[in-house]
Amino acid sequence: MAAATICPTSAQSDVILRDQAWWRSAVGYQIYPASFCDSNGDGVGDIPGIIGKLDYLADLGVGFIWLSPVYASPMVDNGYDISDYREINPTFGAMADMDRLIAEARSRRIGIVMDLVVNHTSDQHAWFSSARSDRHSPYRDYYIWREQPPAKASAADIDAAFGGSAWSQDEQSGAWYFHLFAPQQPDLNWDNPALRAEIYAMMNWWLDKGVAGFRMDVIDLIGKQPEAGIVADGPRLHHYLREMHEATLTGRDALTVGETWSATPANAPLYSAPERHEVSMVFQFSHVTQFWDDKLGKWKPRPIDWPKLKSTFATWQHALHNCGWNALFWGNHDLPRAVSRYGEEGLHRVASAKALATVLHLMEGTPYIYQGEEIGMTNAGFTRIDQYRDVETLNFHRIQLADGVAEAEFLEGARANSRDNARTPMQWSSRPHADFTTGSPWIAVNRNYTHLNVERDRADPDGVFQRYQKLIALRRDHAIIRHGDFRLLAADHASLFAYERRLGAQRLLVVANLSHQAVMLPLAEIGTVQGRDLLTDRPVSTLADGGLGPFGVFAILSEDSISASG
Ligand code: TEU
Repeated sequence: MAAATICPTSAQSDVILRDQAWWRSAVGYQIYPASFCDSNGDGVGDIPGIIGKLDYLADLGVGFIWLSPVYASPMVDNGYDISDYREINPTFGAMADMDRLIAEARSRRIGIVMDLVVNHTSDQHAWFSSARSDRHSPYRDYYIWREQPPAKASAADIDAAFGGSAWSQDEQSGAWYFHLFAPQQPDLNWDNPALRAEIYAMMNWWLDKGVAGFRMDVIDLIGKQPEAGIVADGPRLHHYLREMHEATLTGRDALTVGETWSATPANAPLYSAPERHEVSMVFQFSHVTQFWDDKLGKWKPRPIDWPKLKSTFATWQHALHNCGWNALFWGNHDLPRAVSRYGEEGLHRVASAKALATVLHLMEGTPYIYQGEEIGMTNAGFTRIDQYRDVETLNFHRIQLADGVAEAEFLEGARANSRDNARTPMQWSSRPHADFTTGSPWIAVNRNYTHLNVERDRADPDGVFQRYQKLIALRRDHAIIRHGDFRLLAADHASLFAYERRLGAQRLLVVANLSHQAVMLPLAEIGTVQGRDLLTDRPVSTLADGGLGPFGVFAILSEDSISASG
């Protein structure tokens, strides 16, 4: 279905939602619990550690925390393999800690958004144990089975995301089960209504505890039909999402964000148009995957092409304006660090982190900050395979070397794009282990913690933290940031990211130079540069030399509506 068939009807409900939905003015903060703050010295972050940092997050100004999984798990995929949805992994704490986190966060007006991983469970989940031990178990049909492995190149012959076939033989029952990720992460069978009811009951249980919503892991995969070779965006996907909404979210003021690698500007409104009652918004990844290699994918990233990247953002801004809602992000626990991928780790680290934050946060949508991004943390810088912990990285290391890829070449790709780049511990101070733990960290702390840490950045009035704090406050205070129209300017410029937002007589002009070189502003394309710079709170009447320095950025608010067309 094309986006155009959805938008006109949604415009009205969108207007109503604008000033009601709390998540349209809030900024989210993602916590990867293992790497955030360790309170008991076992080298792994935990829930009490997070509670101890709530004042820090309140000071930053975030409205909600997306908490990566803290449920019971054998941790094959760091918690994305859940063995009990209603228990907390003891490494992270107890349920009492979780309840305290929800309450303590709420008292600071911060919601807790749980990670909902329901495409698959762990193979240690009681459902799977029962399913594999007994073909007549009521849980057998919670999973996806076939008697034979699929014939090579047949429709069902599907690859798993972490390498190898998506079908593995279960030695207990002799049959083959389906898993889109590791073999220890068997896929759930969403075609089974009993399974769906069980998931909805679990979601309600968490919502009744007071969580603010869910981030839905790979939710675009739940409508899969493996026998037909259909994985993402299956025919019953939206039916399931509407049913889920009806069973769990009706009458609640919750935020839901679907992780949807397959979402396109054309189908994204199906998920997030308010009157469809599916999810609040989706994470889409076209700005990420467009720079992956056709063959080697993320392991051979291409350099960023700014005109392409800008045009992708613009397409998404237009596709969901009055028609759905965008989730805005540079990074997460699966992606490289924003400043390393899109900015500059060296001389211009701070300036580039601030420029990237600014262009992202002043678009329409709900911005997400991945832990450490608010101080400009960088990629891990690992040079040896034994430094990595991530199942995907370790699997592909094995697979690609067996395929003849040179180790140095693989390590170069991993250094750019391994998921562990974002998983090194949060750098709180220059004290040992960056004050993340008093023990021995489960994954190495980035060596740059001695000068790159929270304590130091926050002491700098021109630091990265201060800019994020400012951007969060600006979104809250300015309707034009929340829902003004968007127009990309100087679209073909190789390094300037420039756009305007408009609401009534107001115009917000955002311009960032994302390069090492000073550039002249193409005034004919961007129009009048006059007004008040929201970032500095100073009036701007002329720009020195009409130029913008390396990674310079401004955001000028004016009432001038005439200069718009330049
Ligand atoms: O990620 C989905 C996913 O597809 C990524 O793992 C992706 O394959 C990879 O990063 C790109 O190379 C979600 C979670 O965010 C991720 O951490 C989990 O491992 C995965 O689902 C399985 O639950």
